[in-house]
Amino acid sequence: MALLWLGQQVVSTSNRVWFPLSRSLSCSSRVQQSWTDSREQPVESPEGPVFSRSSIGTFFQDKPLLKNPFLEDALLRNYLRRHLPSRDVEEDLTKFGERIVQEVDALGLECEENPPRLKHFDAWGRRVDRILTCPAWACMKEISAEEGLVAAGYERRYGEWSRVYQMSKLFLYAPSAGLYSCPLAMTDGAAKVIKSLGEASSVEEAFQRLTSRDPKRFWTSGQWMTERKGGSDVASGTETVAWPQADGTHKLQGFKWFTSATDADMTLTLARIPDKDGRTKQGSGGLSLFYAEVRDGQGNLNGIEVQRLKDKLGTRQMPTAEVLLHGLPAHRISEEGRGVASIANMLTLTRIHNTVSAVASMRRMVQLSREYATKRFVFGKFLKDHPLHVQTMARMEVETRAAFLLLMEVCRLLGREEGGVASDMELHLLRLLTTVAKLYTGKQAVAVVSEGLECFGGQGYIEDTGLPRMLRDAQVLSIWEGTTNILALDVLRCISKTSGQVLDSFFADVKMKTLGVGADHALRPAVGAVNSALSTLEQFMRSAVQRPPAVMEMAARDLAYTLARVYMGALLINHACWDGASQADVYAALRWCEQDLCPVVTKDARSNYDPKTKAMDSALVYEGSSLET
Ligand code: UCC
Repeated sequence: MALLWLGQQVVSTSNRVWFPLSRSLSCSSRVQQSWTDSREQPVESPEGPVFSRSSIGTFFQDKPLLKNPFLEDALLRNYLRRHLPSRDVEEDLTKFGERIVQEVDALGLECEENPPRLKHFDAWGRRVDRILTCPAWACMKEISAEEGLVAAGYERRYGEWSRVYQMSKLFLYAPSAGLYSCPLAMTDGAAKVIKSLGEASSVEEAFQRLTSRDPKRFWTSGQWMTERKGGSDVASGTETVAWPQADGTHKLQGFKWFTSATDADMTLTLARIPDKDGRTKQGSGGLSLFYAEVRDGQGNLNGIEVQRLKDKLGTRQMPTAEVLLHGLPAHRISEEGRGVASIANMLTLTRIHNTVSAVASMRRMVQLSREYATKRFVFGKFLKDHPLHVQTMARMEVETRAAFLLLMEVCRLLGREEGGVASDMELHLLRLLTTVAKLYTGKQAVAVVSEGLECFGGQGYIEDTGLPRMLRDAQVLSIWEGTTNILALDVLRCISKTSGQVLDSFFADVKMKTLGVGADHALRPAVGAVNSALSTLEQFMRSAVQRPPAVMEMAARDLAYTLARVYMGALLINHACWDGASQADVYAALRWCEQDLCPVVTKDARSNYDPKTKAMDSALVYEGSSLET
């Protein structure tokens, strides 16, 4: 492997960068240097192909090009034109879109190619547990601060639309971010939790850092919830103990099994406080929420050992570690026993960020696929002229549009909640739709990104196109921050906790969003489909009250999918009714509403939730198995 000197950096010809760059270089100049590659130089002489090339042919397929993702996104631009018509916002997003093309995307690739490493010992045998990340990862932190990717949500420059603005920016950033979107999600979540404690909080300084635009002050946060017993049933899986100290602080002893972005500056985590006999209370009521700084003033880990880094399917750009806590100094920031309820604010934010990443990955895949279709020539014409290929891309586009409008609606509701102007109905919708959006878009992202890989044929399966990474990274979106089934159960939780009020708000809002479509409007079939799904769903939910809870548990996933599809249909119709809407908006709404919008009723009619079904499902799954069931 040849090594090239490029400025102050050593780059191998396989583009792996191993030596740190001078801190005085700007992130953009580093990228230009690190990605200069001799293989990009023209190889043909003015007279035609050089001799050595004739034996391998002269055709080389042009690669898909990333163009300014903001300028290329008609729906995002129209959505903002409709709801947040600010010249500042448009200019900022245009400029940021350009920065993504010119700088961020290459940094993201560099993070993928230089995954983090764990150095356990120094040369003299001392345990150091240093997580080594590439320079591009550090650049991502600087860029995140400079661009206000967390700060924008708290500065509230655009009032109740501030979250829409912030998340639009993250939406452009996420597919190029080399997974820096993950620490930002947790950072935003931690800031939200700390803000909810009030100004006088003992950790106010941390809030200032998490929301800073100054790269030197900016901090990121972790969210350490998962232990060896698992990350779903946090209430019974958490064994970490918080030993009270004389000064009112605590020291944490425990083992956290998945800590993402472990290079963060601080973390929020759950632990149990023992009584004077050293006994802890089990279950949810025994958990409290703690704030901890990961390193001391010298940069050494604070009572933490990093056991190992995880070997993951995707998200390889980001360090995820198993960590042993052996006396991590921590401050309790929730009431005792209110840990889960207190971290729920964080979960709301990380689930919204998850939705941002899911929809953004779909949007990016559609943008690359359609660009490639204009330059890939097969069977006598470009891909863009093959109707079947265009139909496939159109279906991806419909999924992306529906998901995008749901994402933006959740961001709009969050902004209204934080601005103190949300009605009760909007608060209910925020609670319900955050969960629904996360679970549904996580699944859509895997399907759309996978479909998108096919748009590049065999090249979609080749690592150094950068495309397979998108599928690997999409797969995590339905797993972390609550798997699909856990979130489906969360839908039931919030319905029951509000005695059905979240559903009343849902029904009322869907009706409102589809009002005003005239009888002869082209959207009529879509409105008819949504109304019909809504009334069958209402009947199902009325009857559900009389059925055993086990029925609703079996129906939970289909119910959540129904809520997602109906609401997305209503949003597409509503957007297509807007004065500035295009024919494509109307067409997207019609296509979306052709599918089964109410799978929970369809499946119920086919006895999917009958008590005897559980035994049959089990017999089907375990047929021929030696396992006891
Ligand atoms: O941490 C992980 C990886 C970090 C990586 C971060 C990536 C960020 C994304 C990036 C995008 C690019 S993975 C760990 C993932 N684990 C989870 O997400 C947890 C999944 N499990 C659940 O959500 C469960 O449903 C639990 C833990 C919430 C269940 O706990 P409990 O204690 O059994 O549930 P309870 O008793 O029903 O709820 C306790 C309280 C209740 O409030 P009170 O006590 O006032 O009645 C609930 O209403 O918590 C409240 N609560 C909620 N409130 C529960 N869930 C919610 C919610 N979603 N929103 C509001």
